[in-house]
Amino acid sequence: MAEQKVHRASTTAPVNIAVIKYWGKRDPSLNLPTNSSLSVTLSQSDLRTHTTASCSALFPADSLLLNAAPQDVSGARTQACFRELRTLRKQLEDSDSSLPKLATLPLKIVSENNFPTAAGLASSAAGFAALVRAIADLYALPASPTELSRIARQGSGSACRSLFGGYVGWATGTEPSGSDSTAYEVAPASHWPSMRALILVVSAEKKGVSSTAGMQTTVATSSLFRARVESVPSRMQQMEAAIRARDFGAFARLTMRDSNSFHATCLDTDPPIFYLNDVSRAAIAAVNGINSAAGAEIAAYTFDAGPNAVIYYLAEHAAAVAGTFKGILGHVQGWEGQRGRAVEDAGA
Ligand code: 2P0
Repeated sequence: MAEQKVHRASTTAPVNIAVIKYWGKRDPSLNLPTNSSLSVTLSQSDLRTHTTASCSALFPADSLLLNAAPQDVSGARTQACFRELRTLRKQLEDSDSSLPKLATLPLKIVSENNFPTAAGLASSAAGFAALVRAIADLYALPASPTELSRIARQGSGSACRSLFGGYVGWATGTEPSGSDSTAYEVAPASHWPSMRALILVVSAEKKGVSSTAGMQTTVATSSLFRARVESVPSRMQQMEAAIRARDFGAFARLTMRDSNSFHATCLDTDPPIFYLNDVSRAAIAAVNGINSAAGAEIAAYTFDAGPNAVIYYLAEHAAAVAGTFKGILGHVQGWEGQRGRAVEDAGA
């Protein structure tokens, strides 16, 4: 019988690292943000999640394995992604009776990260982006990256940006339904091929305060947060202009200021949230030293919800930037990668 078959599709999704940070939700159930954000998607060859989605009447129930460990799929976020994708598949099946009936079959999702999970390295971003695209491929959905980004956002906000390669914005949107809170391409990776990202894994430990919990405590308690939200729209415009003009100095200044602004609101949260540690602060001092010696911003640091540093620089400054870090932080494991090509394997 046809429905005894196992249908399967695999994909990978890369990590994205925000240069204008998402922090705060105006609607926690739909993951609608309080401000727009902008990120750089790393190349597929660097930090990524590989996911295989399969469905079959032989499976007892929906299941998800992450790095070989069973995960709970009953949470609202995973359920929202499954529900939206099944609805789209059902519409296809209703319009073409020759299609196999997959929408009602149990799903089995198997994911592997090639980097530490939940250590402030955007694991949920790559994870939900890969989950959504793997199921969309399994269901042969004709959905655009924009539509998939709307679904992935409901799994984890930052995941919507990993559906695109290169320089990616995520609009706050104004619709209460979230229909216009999607990711969009600011520029493809090929627009600025000399961009590099050095990732310093200061700690591979799971972070102490989750982003989801931390950001809503910030929204509820921080007065600095309101000033941050007001400053983001003009910073977004300036960042998009800096990327279009390939102006690394402006890109670097905006990136560092936004990271500092985000971590300031974390410290202003009650109780305070500390994501940076002494090694993080040493990385900031090293970037400042590199830029002072160069007489220009040739390196930019940014930190997410954890102590790990991401340093952006251009290929022509690899010796001055990556070389310096390798020298002074020899004990820190780092991933150096060419920030990448667009996510071209969406249907692979
Ligand atoms: C970002 N972060 O823009 C910011 C910077 C962390 C610091 O997006 O609750 O895991 O799943 O929507 O997406 C982390 O938040 O939070 C994040 P949920 P998510 O990359």
